[in-house]
Amino acid sequence: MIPAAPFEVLQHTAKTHSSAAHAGEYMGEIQELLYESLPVLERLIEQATHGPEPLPDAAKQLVLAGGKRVRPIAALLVAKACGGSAARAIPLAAAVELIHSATLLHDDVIDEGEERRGRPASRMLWGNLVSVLSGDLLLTAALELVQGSGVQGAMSDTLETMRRLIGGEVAQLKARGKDDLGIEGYLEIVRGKTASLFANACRSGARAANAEPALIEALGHFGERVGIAFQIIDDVLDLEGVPHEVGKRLGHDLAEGKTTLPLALALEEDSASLRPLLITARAGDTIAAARVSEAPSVRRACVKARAFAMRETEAGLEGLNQLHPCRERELLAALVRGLIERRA
Ligand code: GRG
Repeated sequence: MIPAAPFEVLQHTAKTHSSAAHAGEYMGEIQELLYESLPVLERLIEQATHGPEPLPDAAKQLVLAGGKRVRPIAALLVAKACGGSAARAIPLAAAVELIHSATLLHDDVIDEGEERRGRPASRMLWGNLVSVLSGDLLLTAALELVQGSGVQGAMSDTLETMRRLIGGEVAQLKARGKDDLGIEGYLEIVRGKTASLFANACRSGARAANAEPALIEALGHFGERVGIAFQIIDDVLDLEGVPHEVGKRLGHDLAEGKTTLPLALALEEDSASLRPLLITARAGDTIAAARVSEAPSVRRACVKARAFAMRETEAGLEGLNQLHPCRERELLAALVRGLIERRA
């Protein structure tokens, strides 16, 4: 049985993106292509939650709540596109999702997040200490899977990726409340906290297929640029959601003092009227937060940020084009376009 939740999320994502002529169809095809691998992937993810009570409950609260599974799906498709079997890439694909899950558990503690994947964050039910330890549990399971995979270069790649993730998060903490971060400062954070794991997922798929070093690097480039684009869209959605979907998204980035790309671009254009509003919003004023997100300069900045994300995606697709033409390559391209064009 293929688990429904991740695909429902992705199929919804595909249906909500405007330009795909065959919205949602490619997800069905990806599901068919990976029909043997995906149940095994889910089993490995579930097994990773086994540990001393109450850690499994806290870990399952997150990992069994769905999530799009974008990173492991990318790893499996890349493995097949490189001429390998998806089966050999499954442990690495699971490890990528587990590392992602661990970062979410830790991140919700750092940012005092209350909701994740439409459910209460683990920390809201089990507290911060259990949430951190359940993240550690998943991280340990991820490293075991990488070690057990026997794939050359995978362990050192994973360790380096974890360093980059931590570096990105630290850079973000240092930048809290800074309005003068600029585009380069923002990109430095995003390369660490998000792009690094997308790049690792794609390299992992290529490594599992014993691809040549140049191809591994090209696919890492694809993952890196698409990861940047993915984070930009995540940030745009956080801002766009404030007035329209109160209760679902409440401008978390604003409240946490994060200067994201759309905000950095808006500040470049209209710092005088935006800065005072931003200060009030950061102090927890939700009306000010709604006014920030509705400001014309912010609306224009969101459009510019989406265009920026699209350019990153196109630059990433050049790396993907180093692969021989095949259906998996086309599906990878469709998947990332769908994610970047999503509106919810
Ligand atoms: C545990 C190695 C380690 C590092 C800790 C906390 C931390 C350092 C890093 C945080 C990184 C972070 C939370 C980045 C955000 C990435 C992001 C865009 C998350 C949302 O990803 P989706 O949309 O989520 O794929 P789903 O729920 O679909 O899986």
